[in-house]
Amino acid sequence: MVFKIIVTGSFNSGKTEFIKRISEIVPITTDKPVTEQELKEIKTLTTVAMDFGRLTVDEDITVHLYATPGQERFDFIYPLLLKNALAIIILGDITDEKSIKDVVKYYKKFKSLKRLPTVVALTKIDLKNSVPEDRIKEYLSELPEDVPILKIDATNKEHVKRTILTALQMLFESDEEQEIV
Ligand SMILES: Nc1nc2c(ncn2[C@@H]2O[C@H](COP(=O)(O)OP(=O)(O)OP(=O)(O)O)[C@@H](O)[C@H]2O)c(=O)[nH]1
Ligand SMILES: [Mg+2]
Repeated sequence: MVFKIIVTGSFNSGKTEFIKRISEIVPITTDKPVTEQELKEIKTLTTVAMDFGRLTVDEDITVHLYATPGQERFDFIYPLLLKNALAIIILGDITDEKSIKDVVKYYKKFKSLKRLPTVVALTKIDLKNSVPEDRIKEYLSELPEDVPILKIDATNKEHVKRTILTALQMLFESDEEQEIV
């Protein structure tokens, strides 16, 4: 069975990196030069449509990963990407307060479009300038308790895989609950 999972999160949170790192096919990316001056100072390329990658977990499970663009002017693509999606992974850059706050914004936005099992992963834990833990807790306090919050290095394949397996696990658990009901 193919599981479609969406990877979202703010500009520069590591979505493209996440997919590049895990995909067993050459990932399809749509990165183009950043046009806004203030964002250009952060990095030169940005995703304008989506990234796509594929991961075979075992003989029964294949994951198709789609990452959203990080800039708000591309929001129109979300409903298209969500079609047939089964879970959401929201990334936040642990070194960037706004990116962490945006995790809640993305959570609400996607919940309003479609209710899906959601996992949060804070990226860049390998860097030194993490936002202090108490502030992270405060910024993410609006998330429901059943949303796992992982801390990962998105350039590390094992970390990326662990995040995807957590999303699959949530998905299987939510299916079981529905069967009981
Ligand atoms: N050290 C480190 N670098 C990371 C990590 N995640 C992402 N990066 C780097 O951070 C930069 C931004 O990552 P991208 O994957 O382009 O971010 P994005 O979320 O796709 O950005 P947009 O598509 O513009 O929204 C790149 O240079 C990545 O290599 C991480 O966990 N650790
Ligand atoms: Mg990108």
